[in-house]
Amino acid sequence: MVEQVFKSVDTLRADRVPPGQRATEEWPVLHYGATPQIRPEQWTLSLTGLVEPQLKLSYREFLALPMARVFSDIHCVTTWSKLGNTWDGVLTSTVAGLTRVLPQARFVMVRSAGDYYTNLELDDFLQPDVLLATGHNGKPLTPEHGFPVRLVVPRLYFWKSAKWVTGIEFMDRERLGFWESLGYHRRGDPWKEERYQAGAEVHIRPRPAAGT
Ligand SMILES: Nc1nc2c(c(=O)[nH]1)N[C@H]1C(S)=C(S)[C@@H](COP(=O)(O)O)O[C@H]1N2
Ligand SMILES: [Mo]
Repeated sequence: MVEQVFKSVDTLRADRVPPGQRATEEWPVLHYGATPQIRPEQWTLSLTGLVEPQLKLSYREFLALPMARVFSDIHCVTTWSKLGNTWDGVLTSTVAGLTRVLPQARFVMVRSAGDYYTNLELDDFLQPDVLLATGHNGKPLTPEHGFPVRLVVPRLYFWKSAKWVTGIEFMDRERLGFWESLGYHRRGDPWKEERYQAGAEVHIRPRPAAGT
């Protein structure tokens, strides 16, 4: 049962398409590597690092948490945007509220099955429209879109919305995630076009072979 419904603030803008983006009706599937096939009865969500106590939730425990619904837009850094998505899941603030986040914690690393990980400021992670989603537009997530649980961070580029999430690590210093280490922006605000770290573009282009 959905107990809370939120509209992400960016859906209230007169023009909802950020600079350099164009709206599409499709929902492209985009990720690095193969789609992990996760059996829910084996899935767990770990809260580690600067939390007391550290926790590991089973799928059953996760689904027993209060559910929320969030209405939001998607902005992929590759320039497609998909407006008007309804997500069902558990708010990150609900999950964080199961433990005590220590005052030194200022960043998180979100980890996925299949070695993907992405960094967020704790404040961005805990915004009221951020959730660990199990459903999209009234249907359960499909494996390629992140089943059983994906993060959705409506206000940042979609690479921050990690699919197949298995863990959240709370940290006092910022460490960079998978794409962020390869030159994507550390934060990724689509309204400021924070696509790539200044001067880092060279790392994400194919490089000439040594000696040429
Ligand atoms: N685990 C994982 N999550 C991921 C990625 C990935 O490679 N692995 N790619 C990100 C990127 S770049 C995008 S644009 C979105 C795409 O999500 P979708 O396939 O549901 O559209 O997932 C994000 N989350
Ligand atoms: Mo992306």
